[in-house]
Amino acid sequence: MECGRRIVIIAVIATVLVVVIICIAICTGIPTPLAVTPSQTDDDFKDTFMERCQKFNGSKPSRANCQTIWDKFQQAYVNKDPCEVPTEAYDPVIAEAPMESAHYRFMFWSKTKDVVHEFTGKNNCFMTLEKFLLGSVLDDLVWCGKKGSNETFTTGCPNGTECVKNPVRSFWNRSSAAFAELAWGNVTVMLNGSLQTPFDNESIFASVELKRFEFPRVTHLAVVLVTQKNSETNCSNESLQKLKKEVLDKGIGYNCSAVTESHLKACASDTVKLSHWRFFTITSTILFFSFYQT
Ligand code: CXR
Repeated sequence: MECGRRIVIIAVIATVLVVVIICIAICTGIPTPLAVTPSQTDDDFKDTFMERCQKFNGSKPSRANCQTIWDKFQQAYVNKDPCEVPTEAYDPVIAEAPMESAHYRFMFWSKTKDVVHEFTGKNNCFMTLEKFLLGSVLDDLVWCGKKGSNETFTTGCPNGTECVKNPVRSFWNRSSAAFAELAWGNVTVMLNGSLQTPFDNESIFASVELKRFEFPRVTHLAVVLVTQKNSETNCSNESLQKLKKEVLDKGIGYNCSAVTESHLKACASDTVKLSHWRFFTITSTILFFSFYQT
């Protein structure tokens, strides 16, 4: 009898202990086999958004602005089917964080993001979309909403093959359109010379950005074809001929030059080691040669 009571007491204490441990684990976010791991990391996503927004260009914009930008941004996709977010949903946030045109050279890319960022990262001569506020805040992030929820999800979001009108794709479509509408003068695009079709009709560059280049706002397009040592694709590639025709038909000038990735990387690392003047000379040389090849 005495032994039976002891077992009951031990069982009760053990149960209470397990419940307490599970409660602590759930409250502190430590995963346990019994705790359901939520797929949303709303707070983490918002923290990243706000942190990047605050850090953008030092202290500008103000905290208040970042909060307004966040509010307008998340209104585009929260509580919506993640396959039914149109590009226009981002109009309010684009209006809240407008991009400003200045005296730099606009740089576009398709399937060359890493090399472009390496090349443009340390200098302000070339401007990419990812150097503007929203582009820099959302670069490499994934997000979506869900009907019936006011949260932001970062896992289980649809990608481009699952549905076209997904929140990430629609955002880049919308902001790329704004970026291309801002572009003027001689613009540059870096395309991937390791691919058989460097100019891909389905890409955002082809379907959104190029469509918004208009003469005389945009006067010239310089294609830099980023190649590897053994790349077979060159500037006479069929897809590039289509690009050339589309550009010339608009009355915009065109030229193409193939540059090896290692050459670009060497230039990029030179920006760190060399003076701005020396870097400017190297960059100008690449661009100068690009005007004399087709
Ligand atoms: O030609 P795309 O490249 O489809 O799009 C690239 C162009 C760039 O010029 C840039 O201005 O569109 C803009 N852009 C981004 N800045 C960007 N950042 C991340 C477009 N897409 C961006 N992403 C993600 O990369 C999006 O999820 C998009 C994918 C497109 O990359 P791709 O190399 O095909 O779906």
